[in-house]
Amino acid sequence: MLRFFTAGESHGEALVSNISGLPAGIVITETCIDRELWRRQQGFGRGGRMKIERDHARILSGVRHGRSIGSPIAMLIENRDWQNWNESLPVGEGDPEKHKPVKSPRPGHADLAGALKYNLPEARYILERASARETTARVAAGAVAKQVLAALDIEVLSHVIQVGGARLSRPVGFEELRTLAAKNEVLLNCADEESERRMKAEVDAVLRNGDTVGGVFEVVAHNVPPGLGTYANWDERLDAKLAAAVMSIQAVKAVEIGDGVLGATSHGSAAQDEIGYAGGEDAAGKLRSKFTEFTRAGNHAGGLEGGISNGCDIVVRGHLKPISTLRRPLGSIDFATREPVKAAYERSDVCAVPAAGVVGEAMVALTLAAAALEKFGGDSLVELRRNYEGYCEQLRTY
Ligand code: EPS
Repeated sequence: MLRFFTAGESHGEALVSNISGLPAGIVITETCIDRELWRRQQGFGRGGRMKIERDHARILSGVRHGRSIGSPIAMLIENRDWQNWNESLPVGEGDPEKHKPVKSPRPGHADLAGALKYNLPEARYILERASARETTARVAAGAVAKQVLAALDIEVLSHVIQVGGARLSRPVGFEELRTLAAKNEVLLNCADEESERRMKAEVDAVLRNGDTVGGVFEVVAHNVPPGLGTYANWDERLDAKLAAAVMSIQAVKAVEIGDGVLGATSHGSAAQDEIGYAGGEDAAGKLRSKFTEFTRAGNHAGGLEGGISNGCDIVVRGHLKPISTLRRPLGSIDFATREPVKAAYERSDVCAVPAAGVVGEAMVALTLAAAALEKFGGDSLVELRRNYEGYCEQLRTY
């Protein structure tokens, strides 16, 4: 069973990522993990912290001679910023005078609910773990999951389709997502230049006003075979697992699969993807996965029907609220005096949608890798591939 955990706080010494349940023989390098960590750090609208960090995953266990060995993979990502915080957030008792309390909770952040829950007098320890800095460790685990998926020819990529009121103006194909992911300069991770310019203007406007802006990222998983997940029980549905995985990303407040939102206002005749059969013929204008001769007229379903992958690209969207740390803070209450004050301000991002998209890729990759390993099993790459190819043959001869 594929499982992963993260540990670490935003201004602690390091983040830790632990992933287990992988077959032996998967190619895993620090370079390919670091590339994903770099992508997460990019994006127009990121805050000062990203100028400090150069995220690097040091693999401590589970990989030898460049391949997984079947044991848990532990990774350590140091926080460069720790050197500025080791006196105020020591593991030992330290000097209480050096502590930096967060005196007034930010509306929208975990500050108040967390302080009440953990019975703490202020919110420092709350934001330390609730911070999206933790997503670095998720992306490291996701990079490992992507390598498992690569062994099954599955790719997972993302792009930004909305920032504030600026929306992507045209459809974008998977090849364009590959080009985006290969870029060495990331602005808003949008494939269309004109749309990206409008998105950038949204970020510029809020930056000037001391405000923040949210948006929508779209994760696309390509070459997923039909048959992952099942409707048999509610908690085995792949759409439900993907929704939970993406919803768990900091600041995500809504998740959409395919044209889910539009579907709610459409009629049944317009919202489904009609089925055809190519039978060896060229299925021009029809969606056709590499797994079967069945074709679809479109992909409103986002690659999922009945909680099962259907062979079309899986499309999952994460809707991000604007980040809750504002340079022009909203009203709050002082934890100590209970007097009205402005919410605390700490250095933050103005827009984190491109970064969240990379985190979305990681969460989708982890969910799909778990589903694929559940279906195909195998303790080695050879066994996994054999099981996968046997299933592909079954689909071909269906
Ligand atoms: C983040 C690191 C954090 C924040 C941001 C994401 O670093 P710091 O708090 O030192 O600036 O920039 O987290 C938030 C916006 C948040 O509200 O928690 C990162 O590595 O992505």
